[in-house]
Amino acid sequence: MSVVGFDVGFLNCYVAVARAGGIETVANEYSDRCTPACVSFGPRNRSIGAAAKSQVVTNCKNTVQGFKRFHGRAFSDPFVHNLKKSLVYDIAQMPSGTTGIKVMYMDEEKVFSIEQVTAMLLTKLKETAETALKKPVADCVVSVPCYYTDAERRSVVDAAQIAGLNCLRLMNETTAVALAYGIYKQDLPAPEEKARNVVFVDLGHSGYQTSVCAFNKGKVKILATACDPEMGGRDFDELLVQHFCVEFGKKYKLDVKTKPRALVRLYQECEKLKKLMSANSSDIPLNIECFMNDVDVSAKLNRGQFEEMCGDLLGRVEPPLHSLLEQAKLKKEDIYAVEIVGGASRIPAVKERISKFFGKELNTTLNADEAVARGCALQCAILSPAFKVREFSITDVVPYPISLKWHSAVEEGVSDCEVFPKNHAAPFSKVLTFYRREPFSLEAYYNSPNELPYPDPTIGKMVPQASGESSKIKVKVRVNIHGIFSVSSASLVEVIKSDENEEPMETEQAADKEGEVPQSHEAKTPQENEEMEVTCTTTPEENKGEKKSDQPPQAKKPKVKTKVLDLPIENSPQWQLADDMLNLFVENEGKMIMQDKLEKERNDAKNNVEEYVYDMRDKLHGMLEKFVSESDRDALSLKLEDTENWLYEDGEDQPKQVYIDKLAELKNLGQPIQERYMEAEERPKAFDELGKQI
Ligand code: ATP
Ligand code: K
Ligand code: MG
Repeated sequence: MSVVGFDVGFLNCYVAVARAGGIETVANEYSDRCTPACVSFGPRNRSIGAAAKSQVVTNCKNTVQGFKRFHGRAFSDPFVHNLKKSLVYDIAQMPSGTTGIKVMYMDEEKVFSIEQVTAMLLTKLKETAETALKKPVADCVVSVPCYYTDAERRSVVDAAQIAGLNCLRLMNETTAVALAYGIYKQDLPAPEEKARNVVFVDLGHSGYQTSVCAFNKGKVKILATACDPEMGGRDFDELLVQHFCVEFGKKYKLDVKTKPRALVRLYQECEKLKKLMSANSSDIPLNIECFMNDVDVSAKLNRGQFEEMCGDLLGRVEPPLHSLLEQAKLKKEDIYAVEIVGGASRIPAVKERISKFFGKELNTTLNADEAVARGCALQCAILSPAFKVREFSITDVVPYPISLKWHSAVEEGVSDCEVFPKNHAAPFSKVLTFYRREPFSLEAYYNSPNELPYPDPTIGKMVPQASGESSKIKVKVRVNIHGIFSVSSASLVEVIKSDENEEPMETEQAADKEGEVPQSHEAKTPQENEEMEVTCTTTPEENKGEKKSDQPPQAKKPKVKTKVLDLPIENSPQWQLADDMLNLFVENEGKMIMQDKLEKERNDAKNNVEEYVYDMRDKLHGMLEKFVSESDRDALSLKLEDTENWLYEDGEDQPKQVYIDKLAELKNLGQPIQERYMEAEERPKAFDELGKQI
């Protein structure tokens, strides 16, 4: 049982774990708590994280970054098409129609699905957690942007599975931040008091997310979210890059865009420049040596000029904030605090805009980089039976309204109904009743395509397998803990014996698996008549708030016996990996992990030889000099020199065993000398010990 939270960012990833001392963000093998979202493919292995990032320039065609937003996207999606232009690596269509990444790996051209690539990154993050916890990791919580659609979420769940993780929850990034904020607060209003409303703003590298949350002691309810999925730190970088491309074109007659390597370097330098401008308002130089065509370039910029360039972008800070208040029906005065996180929230002009909008100072009590990962680890701790954490309940929201569509049994045509309006509480289940004699298809879709970051609002088709007699079929639809929509069960309700002629009305008794308490709150959609009843089940907190008078009078239970038969459902969600594909990817990830491990061992064996050569050469002319005859020393020296040359020639690329044998051969000669030295060292010490004892 592990308690781990992963913030899988567009640019930066963080890992937080729960240990006896509390929640802790842990460092990777480079002692860095930030792991770049980067995977690099080579002729013998993959490099992931920091090791991959260092190859962005040297191995640019096979080093992939910025892939977070390909999840759940068709290759034919105009969004993907647009991005393609700015990528240094190639993308390709997967057989299923989704987006894949084309690289050279092990000297072969390979196309990896986006789920596989994210799984590779997760493999690395998992290893970081395992090293910190000194045990295998499976249970975890993984972050996703709160604007992620069903398709994107399913794709990330698949990625976690490929990496051998058991993802207990896909957590909205802003919600993770809200949890990290609220769980330690001792002064939250009591449950019956007016809630404390806090706004959270996360400006990352690719996206801008905001939420407004209502806190009471022991709980948080997300009231609304508003986002601009196309605004983040990278858009500021982009403006800088475009600016310098023009400047270098004029000044040095360089067409930067024709050289991917130069372009990648320019992006790196512009990001650095942008960060420096956050701390300093005077002129800041940008110098790149041997930029392209052997030309060194230099330029400078200051914050004022930068802000002028970013006018349009900065204008996009306010609209989501406005939308938040409108959706939650709150005024600026109702907001207790505004907490900002995400790397790009450090840009002074961004902070100014947010602060001006709310008319208050911003709070930075949370760690801007680590809050998401910490919130995820906290959520994992809450979900883990093995860990004791303060009670804290989280009610999230459905980001886009979801409707169901089906063919009417009575009339020709299609009926539809919005089952989850925008900002409906989540996770949540509803039971719908249909009268059917044949399998029927339910199609779920997002009913307000304008709000979606997608051209295709389809969520998926589900076919409850009704058969035979006209019967009452109860279908349970739910938005689950990951924010994923599905038909979770369908059952046939057969009336066996009834004293009355009337169709009995039943109260829902099926308790939801997630522990939601069923509630007899019947909501009939007028146009559907008997076609559909909706029975809602709500979370316990919501029950308390519900006015009793809203509930229909409890009908006396008619004396009937009913038999409930579970019906199989054919779920065919959009873009989810088929089982056989998923299994294949799991297997392949295992093979690649093994290959990386073998390659690492081979490299380590090679390094051991190299290290021994350098170490012995120094010592033979130093501390070991007195313990070796001149002829033995010359022989060994010669051997060391030969080995060094060999390492750069024939020995550069050998199997692991060859290096192990080589080292053994050298040690055969070196060991006796070292032993003589040790003996001589130990002897006087032994006398000392003896002296002390006497
Ligand atoms: P996303 O949330 O979109 O998935 P992410 O989580 O990887 O992306 P963050 O790590 O929150 O993104 O932020 C990275 C961005 O923040 C980069 O664009 C980086 O340049 C920017 N950034 C970091 N520090 C500063 C700073 N001091 N000034 C300006 N920008 C900064
Ligand atoms: K991050
Ligand atoms: Mg982020």
